[in-house]
Amino acid sequence: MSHDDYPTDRPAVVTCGLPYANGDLHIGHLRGYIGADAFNRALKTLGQQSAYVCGSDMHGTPVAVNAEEEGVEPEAFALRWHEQYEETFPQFAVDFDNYGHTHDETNTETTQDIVLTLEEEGHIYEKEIQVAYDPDADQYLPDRYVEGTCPYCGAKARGDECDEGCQRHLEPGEVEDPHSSITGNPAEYRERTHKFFRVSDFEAYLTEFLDDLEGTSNARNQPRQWIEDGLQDWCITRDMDWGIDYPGEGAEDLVLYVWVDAPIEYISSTKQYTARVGADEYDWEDVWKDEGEIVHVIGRDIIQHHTIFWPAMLEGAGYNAPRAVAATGFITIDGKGLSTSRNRAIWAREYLEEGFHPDLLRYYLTTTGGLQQDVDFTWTAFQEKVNGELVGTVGNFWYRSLLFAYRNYEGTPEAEVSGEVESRINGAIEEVREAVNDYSLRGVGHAAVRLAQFGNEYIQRNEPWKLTDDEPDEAAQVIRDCVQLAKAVGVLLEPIAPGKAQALWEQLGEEGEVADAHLAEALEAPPRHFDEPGELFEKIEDDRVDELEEKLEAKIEAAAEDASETESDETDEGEADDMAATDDLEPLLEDRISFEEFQDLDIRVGRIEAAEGIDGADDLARLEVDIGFETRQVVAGIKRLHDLEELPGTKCILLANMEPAELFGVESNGMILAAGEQADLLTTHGDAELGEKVR
Ligand code: B3M
Ligand code: ZN
Repeated sequence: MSHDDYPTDRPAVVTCGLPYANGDLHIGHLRGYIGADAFNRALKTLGQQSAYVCGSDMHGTPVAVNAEEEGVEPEAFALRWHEQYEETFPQFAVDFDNYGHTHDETNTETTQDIVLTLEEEGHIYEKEIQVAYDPDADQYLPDRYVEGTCPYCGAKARGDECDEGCQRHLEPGEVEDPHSSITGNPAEYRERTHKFFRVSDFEAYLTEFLDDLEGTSNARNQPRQWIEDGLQDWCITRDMDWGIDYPGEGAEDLVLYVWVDAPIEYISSTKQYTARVGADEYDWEDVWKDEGEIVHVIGRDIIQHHTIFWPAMLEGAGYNAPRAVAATGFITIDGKGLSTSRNRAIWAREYLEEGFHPDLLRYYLTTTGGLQQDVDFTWTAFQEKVNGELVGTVGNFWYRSLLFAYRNYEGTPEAEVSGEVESRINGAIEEVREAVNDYSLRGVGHAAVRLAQFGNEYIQRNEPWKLTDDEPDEAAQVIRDCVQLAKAVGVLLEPIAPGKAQALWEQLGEEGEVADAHLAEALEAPPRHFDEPGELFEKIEDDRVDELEEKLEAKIEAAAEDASETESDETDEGEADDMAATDDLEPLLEDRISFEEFQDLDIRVGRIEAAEGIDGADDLARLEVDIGFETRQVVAGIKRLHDLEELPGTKCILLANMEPAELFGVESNGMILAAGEQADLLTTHGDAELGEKVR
């Protein structure tokens, strides 16, 4: 690992948290896989050698419990999902260099080898512990077989994770008030001997490791607290049949805890890639044993596994350390937590069946928020983003440039690119390079879209259609510039929208794959001739969005009805209602910010002076807000939630240093603050004056 800027002269590996092979993939999964794929592609455009590897997570109770419910063996069950994932990922252009699974021979061998090394190095010891047991089911209750209360935050928790609360890993025996998830019985305890990994050996190492770690701030900061609280040793064996057998002495009837063999699949999958392409092309040992760049993209619920247990295992077994851990936020749907059991989800298959191009979702998921922010998905927001940025800015620029070039010059006019355009493209290349080094996919997408925006302004400003007759050289110059800009936008956008970028590449008459192009290609001339272009993006109409929203609501209602039918048989309704109420609130963020960070927000008291709907946007209103010093124009998603005529005169709270954005052609210069789904507008309790700072 190094801290040199990308591209470095060592190979990189990009990984994404392995999906448990236990159910359909949805938009929450896709965010991670698409994000990591885009990052890997972006690294390659910088000229960084990089491989993207992953695999299905076949073991553990997440798979065993679901297989049991279906009455099938876990292996057959997991393999079925594994095969489905192998088919689904390419449909979203998630292009793994190797996609394996944790139950294959490579991973079994690599895992057993690493565990034996840790044992030889003295990092593993045996201890007798009390293990939960269900006498009626006559079985031990590891992990998801037991449910109870988190001892740290009081949320409802599973045996090994506080999945609805503080997201901590829980050790066997830690969960309070444990009940069997098979029969609902209170768990009994039995004494068993288990193997423990002495994580506390690595306290000093991990502290230094975190000082160096790159990626998102949640992944770099949260673990410090856990270290300060004192590192607990980690039970790495389970009383189960399904899993990788413990390789050492004295634990013949135990399997390894799923979180031991799962991350090791990152290594195994890289080994399989090397076995396929040859070590001359890509050597897994350069990455994992030497000093290559290891980048993990994960969900923010598994930070502890990737910043404490995993680097300690790697260090203990003599492997290289990860350079970066980028932990993504969650996805909410219409402002509420994604819930598979409530069918409040957009399933991968469902999205494709609606006929939308995968690049639209890729763009939405990678550029809507920063990597670590939660991203809300609504079909309306999807439409606005697609129509505004992809159709209106990128597609429009590509089509008008190429069509003009084709009609007047049958391709790229013979002229040199102007200095102005060359330096604008160089600027965009630099933005991409910086964004990649900041692990910001949004930055990559924005660099490309802003370049297209520049292109549109450039055509508008130079009006080539007025020049073709009288100033043919000038006209050719402008169009030459536009064709170059169009190509550059394609090269820059490829990591995020590879299918559309490739289509543009072909329209330009370029050979091969835009995915193989480095950023410098953005400045190389496209072929002299190309054919008549077509439009690459299509507007999403309002009635289509209405239909999609209705479908989503209907399926959530249907799931709620199904649930209430079964719940009224099984539980009392009060309990079900309580659960619904807390489930609907977004979980509290564990990640704290400093007072200095808070002070970066310039929040002011304002008064709405005018409010009107924005044509063509169902949800958006244009507001004029007086903040004492000046009156700001702000776009807010409140058109359907408030009576706009009533708003003038209302005091509001405005985030004044929000970066300006353009929505439906209207500039928004600040953000008014509102609570919840109904956008309840924040105001002041007393008579604070306009312009006063909220602190
Ligand atoms: N299979 C899924 C999760 O907890 C789990 C990830 C393993 S990554 C090594 O998100
Ligand atoms: Zn908790």
